[in-house]
Amino acid sequence: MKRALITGITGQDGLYLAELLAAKGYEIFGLIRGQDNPKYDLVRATVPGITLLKSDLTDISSLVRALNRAQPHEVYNLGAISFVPYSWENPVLTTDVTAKGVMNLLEAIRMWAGNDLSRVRFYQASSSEMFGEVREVPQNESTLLWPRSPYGVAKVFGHHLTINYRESYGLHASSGILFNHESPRRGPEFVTRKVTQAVARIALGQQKLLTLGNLEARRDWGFAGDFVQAMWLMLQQDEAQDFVVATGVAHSVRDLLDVAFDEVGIDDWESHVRQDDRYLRPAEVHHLIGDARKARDTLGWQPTVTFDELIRMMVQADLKEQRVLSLV
Ligand code: G4F
Repeated sequence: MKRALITGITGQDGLYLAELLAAKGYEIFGLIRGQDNPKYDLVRATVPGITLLKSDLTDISSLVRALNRAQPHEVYNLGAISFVPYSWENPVLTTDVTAKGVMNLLEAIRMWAGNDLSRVRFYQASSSEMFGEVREVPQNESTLLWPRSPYGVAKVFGHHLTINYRESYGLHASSGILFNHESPRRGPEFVTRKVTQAVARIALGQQKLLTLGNLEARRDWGFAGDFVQAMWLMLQQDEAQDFVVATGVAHSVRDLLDVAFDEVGIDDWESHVRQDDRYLRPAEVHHLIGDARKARDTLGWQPTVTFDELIRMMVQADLKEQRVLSLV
């Protein structure tokens, strides 16, 4: 039986990946932070049989202990401080977790695996935020990185370190440059879920206004359930490499509003939406769109859910959730 260790198990991607690996018969170990993590029960309920180990990306000794316990064949580093605006408020913590955490985990792997690094494969969750002020359109694996936030800078560090450990030590280490990926499990601080949750509440008469930042920003939004497939496929290749994972189609926040409000039968969303400069970022990433040809050709990976289907799925999930919440 293959064993996988996942950091960031409580997040959207951690849950989808754990479900995927469980369906493939893996024994799964998830690293969970803190004394009384409120997501402990959610993870146990979503992935029955998972072993949760107390560990923290900022504490290398806890990582070595977790590796010793799990003896993993595959390590997926999905743990990060991932909300971009937060990274301006807490740049030091973001660097400690999102950048230095990768160093801690890679060094912990070397300490645990000793001379036999071939026993383990490593996946690093890199991000399209690394492209920032984009140097070419669409972005591929060779596009120059120009990050625009402390988060993006931290991800660049983790990305290059992953490549460096592959080149220095021969570790099977792959970096997935994932464009925005969403689902009903997305946190409500991210724009897709913020919109779909508010649209559901507006449709049910529980909320009147939705306040947003930059409506012109464009993103290549895909479905998180599709994207975790690509992570797994990367670790099944003979050769470790880096891959852009994206749908190749970009939409604006306005397009997102069009689809989400349409799903509840509202066409005149302008009267429900306010733009507020409070939500603008010190440096914006205006337009991301990925070229995932390498993932398609090498991994055989393709997205299965369109932007329209994704947003409608999220609105429906939020309607369901809000109806249940209104009964309690
Ligand atoms: O949903 P977002 O907060 O996602 P962002 O910043 O693109 O980052 C996400 O995707 C990255 C992959 O490229 C990940 F690495 C990262 O961890 C995260 O998952 O914002 C998307 C866009 C931005 O341009 C933002 O300015 O939406 C714009 N936006 C407009 N109004 C808003 C809002 N974003 C948020 N969060 N809230 C708003 O009210």
